Amino acid sequence: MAQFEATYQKSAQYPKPAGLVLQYGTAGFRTNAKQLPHVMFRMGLLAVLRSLRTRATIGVMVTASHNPEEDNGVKLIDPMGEMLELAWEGYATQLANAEQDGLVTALRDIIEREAINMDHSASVFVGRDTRPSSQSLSQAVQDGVSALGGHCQDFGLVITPQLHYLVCCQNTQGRYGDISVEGYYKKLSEAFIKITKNAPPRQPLRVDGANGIGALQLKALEPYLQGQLTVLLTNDGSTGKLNHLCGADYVKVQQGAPQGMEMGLGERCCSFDGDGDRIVYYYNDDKGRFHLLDGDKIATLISTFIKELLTKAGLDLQLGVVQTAYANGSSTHYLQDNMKVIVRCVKTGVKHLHHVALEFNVGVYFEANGHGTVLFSKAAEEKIHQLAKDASAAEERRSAAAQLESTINLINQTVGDAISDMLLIEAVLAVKGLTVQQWDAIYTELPNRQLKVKVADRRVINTTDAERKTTSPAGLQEAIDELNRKYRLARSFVRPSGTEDVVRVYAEAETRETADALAHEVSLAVY
Ligand code: NG1
Ligand code: ZN
Repeated sequence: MAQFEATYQKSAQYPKPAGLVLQYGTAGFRTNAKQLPHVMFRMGLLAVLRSLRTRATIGVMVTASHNPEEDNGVKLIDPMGEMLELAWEGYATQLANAEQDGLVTALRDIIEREAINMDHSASVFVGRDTRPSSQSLSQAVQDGVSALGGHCQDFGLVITPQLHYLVCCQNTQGRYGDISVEGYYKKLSEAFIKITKNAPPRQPLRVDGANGIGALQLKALEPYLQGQLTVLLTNDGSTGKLNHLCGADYVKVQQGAPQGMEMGLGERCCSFDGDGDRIVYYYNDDKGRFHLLDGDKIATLISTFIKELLTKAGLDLQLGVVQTAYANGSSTHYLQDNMKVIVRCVKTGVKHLHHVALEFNVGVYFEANGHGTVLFSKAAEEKIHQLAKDASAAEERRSAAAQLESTINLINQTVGDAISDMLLIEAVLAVKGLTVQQWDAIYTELPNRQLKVKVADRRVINTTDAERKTTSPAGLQEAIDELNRKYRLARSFVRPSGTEDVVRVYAEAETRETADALAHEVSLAVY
């Protein structure tokens, strides 16, 4: 077929370094940008095949999120804005690792296995972050799409969740929102204004944009908020380097403020990550002590708000919260025992959380690192819409349903979204009249520590029970159990990272000292 000849010819522009092996992991491909041109071209090819297979538009986002600026990466987005289907991650790996001469064979293999009809037309949306390498890598994706005869639309600089939103809008013929970045601004800002219209004015919010695309997009969105929220932006990318000493990941791991952030006592501050899909909040108390409000605190705030609205509306819808092993023990305890909601623990990686959140009428999911969102089932949305327009229902019930409707519109249900999450948190704080300190006081976090351990081969560590226990190497879990028994309220676990060549250690305990000691001792047990 002519396409294959053209593809083979074009692929010579993006030669694969011989012997290089990469894997499509939890966050797609991610490594030094220099190693990626051929991967990008090939992901353009794969996106065409995925589009033909699903008969829908597929997204390709060029970003390495919170990684250093020198890195880059790529993720594919499925038709409803969800992450790429698991089986196709395998194809992605296969295609990326095929040697030059085996490329067409690898393509034919996928086409055959998936019974893809190459006569239809394919459509791919492409977006990228602000890394210096992103533009040429995005071009490589687009060249891959064109080589196989697909149609490509380049949305340029967007946060990852905006591309998820755009793909979902396109494949639902605009039912999810207008198929444009402006449509995204309008949808979110209108919902935000509706929820907060009767709330008293608030102090401005300080935002650390990680010197990335989130900063640019927030600047563009702010005028749409019509003064209902004032944002003071630092690390907006005009001088600093992407993710360097700033951003959500830095703040979460360091448990300290990012560089450049001037924090007045008690002021609300938040940080985005490099591609705008994660957010954490923080403030300094009156003793100048730093307090972090991470994904667990965010999940608690949002689920409390939604649960109260559901109760006011008299809607019997089941709300569940999905967490990972990294969720602070106090948050799990609070959600289960005080809020009486169902809590599920799953493996690290957003797709696992998303998947389980779909089982509930309303599924709230957050990783402790600040990546998360809320999913409403179709039936739940339907009930909420019905009630909001039911003139015979009591005013209090109807207005709660109207608030829920706006909440649904404010949330990016396709994936975790720093801007959408930020607006939702700001709306909840405004409506409930909560300061950041009051929000923080909902429960007290157990002191915790994360460490990274370099080992010869991290794959020797295997885990079970949503990664909370190891099954190999022999004796490791027994050693960890023993260490956990040494300290009060202690819990710790280890797991191989899916995105870095390290083993991660997590420990929590009653005091800062014991949490640190436990993390250290567990990391020694890993060697
Ligand atoms: P790994 O490297 O597998 O721990 C990290 C984060 C995940 C997730 C992915 C994707 C932690 C402990 N892990 O995964 O939560 O966000 O990156 O970016 O934060
Ligand atoms: Zn990210």
